[in-house]
Amino acid sequence: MADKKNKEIEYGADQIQILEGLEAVRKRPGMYIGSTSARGLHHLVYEIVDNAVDEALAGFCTEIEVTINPDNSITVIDNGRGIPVGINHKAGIPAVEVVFTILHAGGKFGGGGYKVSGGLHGVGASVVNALSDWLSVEIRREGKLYEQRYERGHTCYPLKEIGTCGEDESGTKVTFKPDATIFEEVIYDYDTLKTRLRETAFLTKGLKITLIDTREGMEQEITFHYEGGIKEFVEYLNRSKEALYPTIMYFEGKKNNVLVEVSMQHNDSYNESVYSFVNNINTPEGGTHLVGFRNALTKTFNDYARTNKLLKDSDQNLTGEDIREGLTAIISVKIEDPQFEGQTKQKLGNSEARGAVDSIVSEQLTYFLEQNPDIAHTILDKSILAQRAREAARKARDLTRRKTALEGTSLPGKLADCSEKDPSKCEIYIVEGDSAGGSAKTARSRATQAILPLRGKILNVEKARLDRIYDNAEIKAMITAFGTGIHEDFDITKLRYDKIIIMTDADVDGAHIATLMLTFIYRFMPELIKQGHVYLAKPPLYKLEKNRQIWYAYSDEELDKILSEVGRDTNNKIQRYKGLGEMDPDQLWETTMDPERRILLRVNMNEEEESEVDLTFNTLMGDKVEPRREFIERNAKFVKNLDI
Ligand code: 0R9
Repeated sequence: MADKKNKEIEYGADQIQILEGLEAVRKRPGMYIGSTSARGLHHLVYEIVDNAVDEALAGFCTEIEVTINPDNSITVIDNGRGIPVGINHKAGIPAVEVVFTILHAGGKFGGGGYKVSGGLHGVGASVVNALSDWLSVEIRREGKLYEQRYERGHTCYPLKEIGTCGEDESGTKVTFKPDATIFEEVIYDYDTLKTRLRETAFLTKGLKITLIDTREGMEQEITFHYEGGIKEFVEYLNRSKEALYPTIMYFEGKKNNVLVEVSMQHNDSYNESVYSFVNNINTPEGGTHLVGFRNALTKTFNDYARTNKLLKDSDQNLTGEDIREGLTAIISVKIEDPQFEGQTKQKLGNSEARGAVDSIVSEQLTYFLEQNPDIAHTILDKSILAQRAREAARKARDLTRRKTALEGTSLPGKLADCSEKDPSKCEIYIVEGDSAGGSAKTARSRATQAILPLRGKILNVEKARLDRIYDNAEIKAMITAFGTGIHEDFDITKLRYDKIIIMTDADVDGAHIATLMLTFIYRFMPELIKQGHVYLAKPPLYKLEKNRQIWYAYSDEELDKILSEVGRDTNNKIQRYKGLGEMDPDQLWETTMDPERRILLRVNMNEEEESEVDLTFNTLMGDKVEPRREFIERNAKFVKNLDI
């Protein structure tokens, strides 16, 4: 176990157990960091950064710097107190070595306080060490500079004092190189780290976080520093939307030993964008803190509306959903011993968080509404409209349900369904236009492939309320065909097809239609995307014919490759496809629908980045032109093969 480099350290039973602990991490990394894909790889950075953030939350660190080095190793530097270097008596080694070599040591040895570590994979520095080819730590503390290095979790030599530093200088620097034999690929994505670090900076008011990419040709850096904290987070999330009022509400307080911070502002959209965090960890499944927030909101607004006669006695109460229409909010709680529940351990279970958030928000929101009657009225006007639209939508939905009951399975007329009844074997192609729809109906494999042609552009759901959405024929056709229902009625077990495949022309219009469909699915049935049921078909861009032989190319690069293989000469007949309609059914089958030969792109969504996804859809499909133009300018360089 202890290799030659470790011979200077005397290993007792405890240390042997330590190394066995880290071996377990290497044997089953997925158990500790979720996966060994890009997600797990990036998780290593968050683990180390989170330790530095803990030091900031304790009030000792103001700056964190994260560098992607040319070899895809990562350096994280903080200006905190420096990890303690004294011997830990229980383990018989310096505290810093305990942090990096004992599984789950961080919390136990770090003392009390609110720890970022402890969330979904809040596994600590030792797991990063175990999964790294090598890791080195440098500590500046009390005028001295210390260093230690580990390889695949094994200590290379005892902690060394390698120099001095200024008396007023202190901090920790960790550099690690993820083990290429463990991870699928060791290449860091700047944008993924950027999104997460921006979020961390919003959640830790005043903390300055810099990300630097030093890889050749990719050199860039960005600094996040928000004195306004989550208030600025809401401002950022609403930047591509039209705010209903200028103020961003901010409530904070401490109760039952739970530190609560909430910020919120309504916009004129119809979507709710509420994100909750516990000790800076995103809780996409919510939990007690979110329940407390929702209770407080519903109760306080209804009380205000009744007291101020905005609702008649005979009126029904506004529902939470009515009040949260167009709401962007951040709920951030800090709690000493968070309990995470649910299948994915992303849901807060502590009951004291419910009461704390409920009472702090109720009290401060009541006061805010009394002080700001104009804002109160603006929000309630919108909520009352939402209530009416919801009522109209319910009637439309009941009507559809009644029809279904009378007429049996009333699948949309345009749907050419498949004969197979087992959904896991079925797929549905949503096809742009009647003519391509016709070809697809002829081309398909009738047993397992259903075709739903849609005429023209579907409604932009980003700009429509539920009642209009229920009124739209194309959207109704999709809802009925999928079988799952939408919103609170959504039930994935009723999904009639394992794969929902969006097939549009490879041009600007096609891309727009695909985006409209994705917006609809994302807003009303996000689980379909989260669970990997949604795909984009990729039709070929070119057909090359030479001496009666045919090749299809799906990109310019592929066409180039084929041409260099078959020779570039005058016998080549190259056709650039403008749309699906130009292919006959046989060609459509061969190139885009045959499960053996087609290319499908699965649409996926990282739940950890949900607020970014929300923002992207709103930027692309919402009202504001300027953020959309900026988005397009920023991303134009990534666009390929659009026939503009
Ligand atoms: C660059 C990444 N930074 C870190 O990993 C980091 C951990 C850490 C830390 C403390 C201070 N800065 C840190 N940076 C610290 C110091 C003291 C008490 N608690 C924490 C102190 O000076 O008294 N530590 C995190 C865990 C531990 N230190 C230890 F105490 F368990 F060793």
